[in-house]
Amino acid sequence: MFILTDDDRAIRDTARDFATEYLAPNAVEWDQSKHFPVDVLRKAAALGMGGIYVREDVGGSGLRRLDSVRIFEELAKGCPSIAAYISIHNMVTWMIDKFGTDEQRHRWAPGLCSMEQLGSYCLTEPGAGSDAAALSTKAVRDGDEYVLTGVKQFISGAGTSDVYVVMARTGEPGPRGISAFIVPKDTPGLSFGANEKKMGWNAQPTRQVVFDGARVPAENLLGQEGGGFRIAMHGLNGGRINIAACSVGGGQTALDRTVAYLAERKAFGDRLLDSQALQFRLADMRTELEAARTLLWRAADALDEGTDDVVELCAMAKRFATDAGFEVANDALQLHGGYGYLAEYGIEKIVRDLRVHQILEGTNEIMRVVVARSVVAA
Ligand code: FAD
Ligand code: 2MC
Repeated sequence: MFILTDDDRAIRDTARDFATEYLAPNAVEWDQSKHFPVDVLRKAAALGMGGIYVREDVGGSGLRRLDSVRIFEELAKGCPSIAAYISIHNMVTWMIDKFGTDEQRHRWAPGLCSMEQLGSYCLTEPGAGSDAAALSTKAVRDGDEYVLTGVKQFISGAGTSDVYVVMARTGEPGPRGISAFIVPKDTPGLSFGANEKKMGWNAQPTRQVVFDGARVPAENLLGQEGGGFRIAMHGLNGGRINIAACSVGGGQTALDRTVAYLAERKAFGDRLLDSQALQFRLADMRTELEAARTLLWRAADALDEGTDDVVELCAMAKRFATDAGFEVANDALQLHGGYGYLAEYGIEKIVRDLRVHQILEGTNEIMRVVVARSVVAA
């Protein structure tokens, strides 16, 4: 797992080359102009990154989670915000491939894999974030349709995405009363809030998704009635390690740029890179990222193998790697002095982008809740 084969390297290098050519040169500009580069997303999909661990018969790449975390690290070296959106899109596409009927798979997955259609994941609500099983968006069966009413909060890609996987209540309170639905953008009764003004992740939109008696055919139910929370959580196991990989990628770029900067910058008659105090900082930054990467690969391997400890391993990796990536990026800003604070150096943008990885896809407190449950139960 830790020694890359030629095939592993080829997959990783494809993502690296793509990020170098299409993401890195534009990342600061997209952040400032709040541009969501859908054309560039489709170029990534043409290289197989729209359905990385989706089966090949519906247009997916059929790769492993281990490949996926390496791909997302590379993409995030170019732009964490775009890499993270692609990660969410992959989560949605995989949920349909994994839990959909053959008919649903063939209807929705090919367009998602090519990113001709973009996907969004709708779990969070204004009154239910960490406590996701308390969600209140309703889906009521009416003949051969379901009628959805409620509001989803903070939905990445919303307004641009074509396909929304929505968790809504069809039954009892709690996780077992929740079902998942595939809702196309053109559904009457579906609308979107304003694009939120955010600290980071500016190269992708975040909006409310509002359902006001939105009707979808009953055939758009994903999985069984009452099985939606489980589907949502299974999606998030992979989502969490992919977001964590985006933190490692962002942190690694920040570190690499810091080494280059300290080699150029002189103070007190020497290069700053010659200061042992600063070298020790760099050594710690490198160590934190390598530890995060190692845990991520371990969690990805567990997901590939379906081991019993996969939920807590994904949570541990998400918590550890998103904290490590943010701390490294923040240290990199410090070591750039005042220039780190300027937009044109691209470091403050990485700090802003990585900050939210400690909050979304399950806050790092919730990751501790998940890990703690496994510790106490052991
Ligand atoms: P709350 O749940 O209200 O938590 C507030 C604080 O209390 C947090 O620090 C939390 O960790 C802490 N807390 C809560 N419960 C506990 C506990 N039991 N023990 C200890 N601490 C606790 N959601 C989607 O469904 N789809 C998306 O595409 C999406 N994209 C997002 C994009 C952005 C930019 C942002 C900011 C959020 C996005 N989210 C999305 C929502 C995100 O997942 C939630 O913000 C997150 O899960 C936390 O929920 P909350 O904001 O309601 O915070
Ligand atoms: N993988 C698989 N199954 C899981 C799971 C996981 N990670 N987590 C829970 N489940 C199952 C669990 O086994 C149980 O199954 P069963 O009914 O068969 O016993 C069921 O789901 C209910 O689980 P719990 O009893 O643990 O439910 P609880 O209400 O206590 O909450 C908690 C669990 C806190 C872990 C969950 O609510 C959670 O993960 N909250 C965080 C929400 C979150 O991550 N939101 C992210 C939104 S997406 C986003 O931010 C994006 C940017 C896309």
